[in-house]
Amino acid sequence: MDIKRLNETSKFLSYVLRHEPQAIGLRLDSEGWADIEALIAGAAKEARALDFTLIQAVVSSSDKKRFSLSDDGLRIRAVQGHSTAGVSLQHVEKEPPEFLYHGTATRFLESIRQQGLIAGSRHHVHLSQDISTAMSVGQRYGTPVVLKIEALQMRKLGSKFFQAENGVWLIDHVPNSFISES
Ligand code: HQG
Repeated sequence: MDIKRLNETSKFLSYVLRHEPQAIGLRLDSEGWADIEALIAGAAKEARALDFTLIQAVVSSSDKKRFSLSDDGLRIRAVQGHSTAGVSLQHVEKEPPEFLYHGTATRFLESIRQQGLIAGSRHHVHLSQDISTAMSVGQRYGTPVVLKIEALQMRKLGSKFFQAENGVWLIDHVPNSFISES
């Protein structure tokens, strides 16, 4: 399958399954699931041709495993990264490793020092287990910098950490006192 078409479709699916389902008249349930037939029909109205084969190819080729299909193959959801209201995935609460990492851009550092890491428009702050993933996440917004988070210590003091199906760690907020700039 054509890589360009897979990438474009992946971006479109991220947009409607995480942020703007209403843009194509799609309904997500509280766990983020969308009916694939309705997704295909909604996309067609916006002149975007999707079919089951293409959707399955995007799900299985996603480098970050961004999407999952229901067991019956009839529904699809994004596994994390949502901003849309009405969706609240029941992520698994889990003990994190001693350190987790967050990639950001240097231009955000001053504000992060003041407010800590905040979720912004998404439902959670996203953290990763390895430095290289964090670095590539930070690169999306400018000169990257990787922040090291004292995750286990935060949890011992009462913070809740969740892990999405694709391994991304999620938390509501990281106060600056648990962040070091490596
Ligand atoms: C920054 C991608 C100023 C934060 C990635 C980030 C990820 C602050 C930006 C997923 C701040 C939000 C999410 C503060 C945080 N002041 N800036 N107090 N606190 N920020 O895109 O974590 O490819 O919403 O550092 O792999 O960059 O889409 O979050 O730079 O897992 O599947 O505000 O998106 O996955 O940006 O990325 P985002 P993110 P996908």
